[in-house]
Amino acid sequence: MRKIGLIPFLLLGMVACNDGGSKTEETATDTAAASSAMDTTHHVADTAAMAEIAPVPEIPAGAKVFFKNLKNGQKIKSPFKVQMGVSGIALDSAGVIKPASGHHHILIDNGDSLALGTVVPKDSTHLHFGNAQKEAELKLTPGEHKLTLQYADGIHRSYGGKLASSVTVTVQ
Ligand SMILES: [Cu+2]
Repeated sequence: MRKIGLIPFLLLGMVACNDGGSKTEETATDTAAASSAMDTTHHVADTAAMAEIAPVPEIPAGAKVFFKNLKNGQKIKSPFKVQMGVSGIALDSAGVIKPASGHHHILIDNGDSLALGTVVPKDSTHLHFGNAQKEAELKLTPGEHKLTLQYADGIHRSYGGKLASSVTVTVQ
């Protein structure tokens, strides 16, 4: 009796363990901080503000304003016409600051002048002639009144006492 012993071959299958070591190294960073499209828009507001505080233009030497048809102490009837004179500096409309120019104002019973740089108020006793007018008609109550011609720049800032002139009139 032969016993055939079967020796099973254990085929050790070489399980190739490809321990797939391909480590996907994702350096997730390369979002290159390249040229950012951020426009550094500098606001121009600063320079605009600078322009707003530009000084009152210089007064040309010899410039003056005067009432053409009114004399100090004159007696008049209301209403009456006032002729406003200026020489040595341009007469222009209000709106923008221009060198060596301005427009007339009449101050009624408000002193001899407005301090240089003061914005002329706009009311019944501070009259503006921002369209470069040379004449005006005034209506005043009877009695004595001081009328002051005051020149100011394009944005109504007074040229001060150097470009002002006053007369006192008596309205009958
Ligand atoms: Cu004015």
